[in-house]
Amino acid sequence: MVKRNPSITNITAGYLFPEIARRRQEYAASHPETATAKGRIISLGIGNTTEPLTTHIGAGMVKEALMLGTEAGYSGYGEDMGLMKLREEIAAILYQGKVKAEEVSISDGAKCDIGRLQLLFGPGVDVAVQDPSYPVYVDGSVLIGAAGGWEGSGYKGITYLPCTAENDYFPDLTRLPRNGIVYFCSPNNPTGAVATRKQLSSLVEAALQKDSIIIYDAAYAEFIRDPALPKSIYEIAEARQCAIEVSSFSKPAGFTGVRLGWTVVPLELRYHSGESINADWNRICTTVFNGASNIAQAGGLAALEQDGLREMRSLTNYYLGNAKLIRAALTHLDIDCVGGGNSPYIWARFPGRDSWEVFAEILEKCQVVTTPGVGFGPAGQSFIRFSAFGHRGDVKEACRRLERLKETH
Ligand code: PGU
Repeated sequence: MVKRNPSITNITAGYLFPEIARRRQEYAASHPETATAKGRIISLGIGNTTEPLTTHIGAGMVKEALMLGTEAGYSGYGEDMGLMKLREEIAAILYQGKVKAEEVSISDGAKCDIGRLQLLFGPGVDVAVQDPSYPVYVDGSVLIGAAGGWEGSGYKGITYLPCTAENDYFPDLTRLPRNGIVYFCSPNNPTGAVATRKQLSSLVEAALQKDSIIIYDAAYAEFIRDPALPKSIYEIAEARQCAIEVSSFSKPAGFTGVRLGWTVVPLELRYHSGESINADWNRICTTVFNGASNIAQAGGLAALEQDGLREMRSLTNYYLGNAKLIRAALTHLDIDCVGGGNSPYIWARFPGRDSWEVFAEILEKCQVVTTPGVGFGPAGQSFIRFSAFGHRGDVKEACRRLERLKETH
């Protein structure tokens, strides 16, 4: 028989979020009261949007769908790297011209692009990640063979860069790999920490010194409210020589199910050997991806019109309002927490406890699903991530139920 890809063998556990869903189901199956309105489980676990599509953005997609039903408006496969009009609008509106339309490619979401980007560098590449961070950076790297298996609390080929309260959630840059890849997510999932301009400048400088490439994940950029904080790595001019940026309409426009994102690969970005990374990115995308849905892209265009931008602002404000409530509830319980001000996640500390154990306790006592911090890396042990994606009523009810933690905490 065919041999299993050894890189798959290296992945030790299932992906974080299906594992959480499995534990939720297991709990629900043995607790019939969860089927009642009063006992129902509320999810503050996976960061999945809950509010309906907004009027203008939704109408943009409806219009496109109807057009597809006409001879004049029908379109099949689209332009290779996405609708040029959308690439232009992203470059002009979201990057104020700091990147060129040809450098923006349209995708079916940031996660999918992260997976495809990993093909650029292949097995054997040294990888560094913020610890904690979105698990796809590590798991995806292991899948392409970039990490040589599990060792102690992490994979051999991955450098975990702790980002904790002690270092202001910003890593020790002297540990960046040479000729490697550094994943950097800001606002960070799960801590909610946003790198300052000064911190990003030092990251870019360190990457240039080490001839490494930063894969910058800006999926939560639209949640930044502090005007002093950078929304893109390209706010640091030199980043054009060392950084790729992935981003998404998932969270700001409620497109987690619609699926639309983008990636910026600057034209001047080169491998050690001098070849263009942008050219290879085009080669990969045209080979293993056939473009984002035309209906989703119409939604993206609508999102970048004045009405759409206003709608995204109010949608992100809504989730930030939830974050404020969750943070207040945790603070009231004397639970140490950060995040939520410029991001939809709150990172709460339960000293000396095991993350999965706290996850189970919150599920059992409050019927609230959360995400165990250790799922984001070894430095996440003893932490819980609370997601602010939820209906306001559910979030309020979850906050009330969290009071039940008082007895033991
Ligand atoms: N990047 C970051 C940092 C994310 O947190 C997420 C979603 C994505 C990318 C995915 O974006 P798409 O454009 O929708 O592909 N993180 C969520 C959902 C879980 C998951 O597996 O993607 C979370 O709860 O962390």
